[in-house]
Amino acid sequence: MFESLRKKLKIFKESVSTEESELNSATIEASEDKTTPSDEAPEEASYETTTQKVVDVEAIGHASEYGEQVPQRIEPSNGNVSTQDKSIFERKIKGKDLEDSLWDLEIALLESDVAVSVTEEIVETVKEELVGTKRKWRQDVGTLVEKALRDGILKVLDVSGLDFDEFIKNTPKPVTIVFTGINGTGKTTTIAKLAYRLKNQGYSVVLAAGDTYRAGALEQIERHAEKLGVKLVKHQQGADPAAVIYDAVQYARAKHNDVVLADTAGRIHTNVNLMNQLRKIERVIDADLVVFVDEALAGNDAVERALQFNTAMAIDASILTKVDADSKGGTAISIAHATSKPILFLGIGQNYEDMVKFDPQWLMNRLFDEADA
Ligand SMILES: Nc1nc2c(ncn2[C@@H]2O[C@H](COP(=O)(O)OP(=O)(O)O)[C@@H](O)[C@H]2O)c(=O)[nH]1
Ligand SMILES: [Mg+2]
Repeated sequence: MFESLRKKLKIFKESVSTEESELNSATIEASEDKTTPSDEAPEEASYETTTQKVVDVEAIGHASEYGEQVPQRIEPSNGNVSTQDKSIFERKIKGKDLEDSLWDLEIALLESDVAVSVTEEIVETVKEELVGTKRKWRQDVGTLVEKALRDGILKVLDVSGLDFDEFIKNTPKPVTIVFTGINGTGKTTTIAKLAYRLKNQGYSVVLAAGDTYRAGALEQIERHAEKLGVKLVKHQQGADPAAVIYDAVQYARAKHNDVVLADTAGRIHTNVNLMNQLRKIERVIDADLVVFVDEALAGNDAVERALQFNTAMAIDASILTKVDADSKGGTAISIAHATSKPILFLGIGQNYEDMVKFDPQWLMNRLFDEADA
């Protein structure tokens, strides 16, 4: 899960660190060549070197007051300043030093299924944060770069959060949730996983067999309902899905059930009739939540589809499935950013318990924590 993106981010971190440390040792060499200390910076325009000739007690006191680092210098007895004295190097990270690494980062993100516009935004944030940063001699560049990357990714993931459990708890019952998306992405499986989760939390769940289109869809959801021991409201194949979902909501109301999970037929977003069917569901059913389901493997196609579906029936959140089979990891970042809606869960397998709650911090840990490799 996310291995490829994780590796690529690591490579970026290391490449900036290497470049920076090479530049830094060049600075040190340049300074060691000098025979007399000077207040002036070395020849190279890209370095800012602070060389203090003499540090008197007053200066130390003054600098310390402001928390600045004070060079430790011992004045030789003859009054000359020793050439071996250490200077403090404060190097500003320059845009041109990062050019190659940022370009590699851009390619790495694109290769990891992060959409073009999202990639550009991340790279821009990383650049803004790093360029101009004053880095002290020997300060770990990797830490600075990782922070910039985390900030860049978190910024694009910064969509209004929605805690699913809190939402279910606080919404008047029955809570009605409609699932949309194209064929085979895992809608029905996700509904079953959610029913399992909600049931374990003590809620009563009703499933609505809203996929009246695909042969075999009814049997599939019936099997899940039986296995899970939850009520299924169904009509004949070919029936109006809006009517099926409406009935399920009426049933849940009458029986004081907590949650209605409504399946719909997987549809290609270019199929006008099926998309109109979604518009009808939106008119007839006052859903509390519309969840777009797609698979992580779809990469940028998923982003495009999410936007198309959103025009037929406004999406409140997304769920990404088959994350267990996707090593790239960029779809989650792109889809959240493109729709400006949160990702609720990630599907990580075919069993009922194979679903994890998504939160940006969780993703960050996946991408950056060494222990998780
Ligand atoms: N590996 C994996 N397979 C999944 C996941 N979610 C669903 N699937 C599989 O994807 C296939 C299609 O799922 P289904 O729920 O029928 O898709 P639907 O057409 O959108 O309703 C099934 O074989 C599921 O077992 C997941 O998170 N990981
Ligand atoms: Mg289905």
